[in-house]
Amino acid sequence: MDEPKEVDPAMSWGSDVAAQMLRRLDIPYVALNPGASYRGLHDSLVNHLGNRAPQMIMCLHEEQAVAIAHGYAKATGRAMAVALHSNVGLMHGTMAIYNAWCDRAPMLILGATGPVDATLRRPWIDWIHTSQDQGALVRNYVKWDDQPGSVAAIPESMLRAWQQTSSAPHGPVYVCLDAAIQEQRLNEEVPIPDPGRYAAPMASRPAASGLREAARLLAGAARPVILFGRGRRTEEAWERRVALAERLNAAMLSDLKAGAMVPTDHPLHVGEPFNQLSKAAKDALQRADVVLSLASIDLGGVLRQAYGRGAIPARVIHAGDDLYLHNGWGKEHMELPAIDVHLLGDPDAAVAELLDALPSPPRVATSRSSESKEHASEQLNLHAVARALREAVGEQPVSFAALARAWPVDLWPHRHPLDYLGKDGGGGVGSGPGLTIGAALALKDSGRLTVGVLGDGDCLMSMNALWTAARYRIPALFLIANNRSYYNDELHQEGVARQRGRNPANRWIGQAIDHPAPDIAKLAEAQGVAGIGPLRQVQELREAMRKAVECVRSGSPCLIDVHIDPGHGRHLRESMAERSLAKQA
Ligand SMILES: Cc1ncc(C[n+]2csc(CCOP(=O)(O)OP(=O)(O)O)c2C)c(N)n1
Ligand SMILES: [Mg+2]
Repeated sequence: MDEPKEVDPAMSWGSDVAAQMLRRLDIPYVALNPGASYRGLHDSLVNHLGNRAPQMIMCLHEEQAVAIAHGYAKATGRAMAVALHSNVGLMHGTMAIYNAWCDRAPMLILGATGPVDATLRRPWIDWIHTSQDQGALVRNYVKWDDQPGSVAAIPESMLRAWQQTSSAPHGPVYVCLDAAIQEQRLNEEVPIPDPGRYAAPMASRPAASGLREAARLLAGAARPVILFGRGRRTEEAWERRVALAERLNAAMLSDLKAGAMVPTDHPLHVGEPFNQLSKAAKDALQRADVVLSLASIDLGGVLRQAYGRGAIPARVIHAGDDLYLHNGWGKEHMELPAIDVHLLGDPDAAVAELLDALPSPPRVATSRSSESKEHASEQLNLHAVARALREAVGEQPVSFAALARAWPVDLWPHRHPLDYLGKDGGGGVGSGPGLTIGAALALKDSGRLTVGVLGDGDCLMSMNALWTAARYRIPALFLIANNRSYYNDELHQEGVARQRGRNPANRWIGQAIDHPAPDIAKLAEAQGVAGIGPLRQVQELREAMRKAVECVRSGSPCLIDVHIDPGHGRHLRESMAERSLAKQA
């Protein structure tokens, strides 16, 4: 697709070097929205590389370009590239970069600035699109950034960026290319080193003494609990996690933020993956004598929910390397947890080492818990959506790239590391469409069906991401859990009103996305994505889902707008508002 004519294979311009680096780093795609600050690079991608390896993925907004790269990274564990125009394109991309940063997702962001040499700037436009220290816009939430000062400096800069983003703990990196340097004619050859010699180092294994101590504690534990946070999405790592839990007969708790790390219907698994701890999860933790956290995203917060502000009776082991990224600007390091044995390094390596160190054979025989609890319902809610999707997809594996709140994981257990890719990282609403498209791009030849279950607010914020899915025939299924509201925040308003003795019935004002309810299926259709809905009757689901799955299987994206009951699965007692108000009271 989009093959240019008469490609010039000679490396003759500064930006050809940057483009060649992308190819040699084996980066398949560059998501972008164009801009003159990188017109040099754009030309190199088209007229020097022929828009192949990497291929451009054009987006209608920079936030979508970044979110697509983020979704791709979630599905593959690998970075793809993004190109962002000068300061303004970077500003548009910032929220999505923040999401990727909090999610510890790898990503190579190429930026550009107007000429640093003022004598080369065109009047007006190059002046407003040049900033002193452009990387400062994102430095607090990228892992590394650079602005090479010459063409010859580009290979090293990009190699280091790649090495940084590809080594654990991951995070986005930003390389800003001076427009004047991109547009310099080369008068001598610029050597490009072999990227193989600058590869990311292997993830570090935790120290042996810590592992011995952890194994000793776990071997003596009567009621251990394992908290599964971030980890590799490989079947091997998955099997080892399960084997460790089985060997220890440990209660397993999964985190919705991290995505599928262990089977959620395993007999040792406690309840559904959590956003906030369920009663059963709290009980398991309160009974625990040893807690093993495998890269938990918010260990401090989990311990706080289980034990309050009091002492933590359980011994706590934590494996992970997130500590290396904490810079103090963001507080995504979360509450500082009490840790008795800190296994600094790769959590999956810790699992492998602990398995080697712990006595076998397994202490329990395990069998899958019974099939999902089907409870038919006549209401149009996410249970009905899940059942209709199951019927339409049959045995084909599904990857959920996003899950709106109240999706019934009990009806759809996670049984493979790619079954669910976790949350957006930074809680920046508007990420869902891009994450879904990025994951679908990565998984399009995998035999999996990629699905994003998105809130209406999330979807509407980034509706124009769908054009990219239509343009490149990226087979994603968007299911819109449309409650015609920023419902999460309605609950906050209700909670505040109650706290103040005011009228909670006014909670919808400034929150409802209704009168008119945007026609999301039409918004999809308008961009070339098949749009079905709005569905208002449960009876309409079955046929709609059959058509949608057929469409996606044929290689095209499809969206179903489902008008669900606003209150479905969300009650004030679950909400943040209630919890924080309860604390104040
Ligand atoms: C960029 C951004 N703007 C606003 C918010 C605040 N916010 C958090 S959840 C939410 C509601 C999202 O609505 P929707 O996707 O429809 O989900 P619902 O709560 O209705 O299930 C909002 C506005 C945010 N987190 N991020
Ligand atoms: Mg909503």
